[in-house]
Amino acid sequence: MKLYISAKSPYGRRARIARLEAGLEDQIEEVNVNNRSDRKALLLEMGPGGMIPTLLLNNGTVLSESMVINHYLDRISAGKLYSTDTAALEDCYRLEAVGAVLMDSLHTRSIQSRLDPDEQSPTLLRKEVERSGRCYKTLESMLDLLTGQIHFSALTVAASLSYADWRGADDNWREGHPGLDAWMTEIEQHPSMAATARLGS
Ligand SMILES: N[C@@H](CCC(=O)N[C@@H](CS)C(=O)NCC(=O)O)C(=O)O
Repeated sequence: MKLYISAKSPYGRRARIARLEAGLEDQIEEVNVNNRSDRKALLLEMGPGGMIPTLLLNNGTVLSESMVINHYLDRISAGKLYSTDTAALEDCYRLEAVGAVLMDSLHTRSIQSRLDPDEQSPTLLRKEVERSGRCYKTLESMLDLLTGQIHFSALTVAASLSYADWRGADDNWREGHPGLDAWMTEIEQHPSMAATARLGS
């Protein structure tokens, strides 16, 4: 299988973490499309979204959307990513959803801020800054679900917070959220986080 990713995509990182946590490094080759001139055509050939991450299965089937890919990797690894206990799963999903909302919010802001000023929407930006702020606050209140045993949903939250350190640096989220800050500082050392932190261009 091939997992198409790029160096800086937070969605790609989520799938890369899933690949490692599922123990599928030997079965899934990472393909970094960063500097490929045919990047757009290559991704569009595989699906209408043309986005990172995209997973090409050995039988030619193409899966897109990080959440879909993660659930597929969970299935083929016989459940290495998600708990089979319903109550625990609900907690993980609750947590992961906030992490996903945060990632989307930061990504929208990042896209907006790179547009020409006359194409940017201050209303949209303000709305997303507020949404990101609510996510930090909610995650701080969910610390009991983040601490203790490391699970994949917690790692997806960490991927979003790492993205916030970069693309949402002005938020200074670590300042108002000491518990989350301490948790993040620790989880950044976790092998799948450390291994996906940097990727050459
Ligand atoms: N909802 C998608 C979002 C993926 C996404 O937006 N990927 C970006 C890279 S960070 C991308 O490929 N953008 C290319 C484009 O928009 O054409 C997911 O979770 O996989």
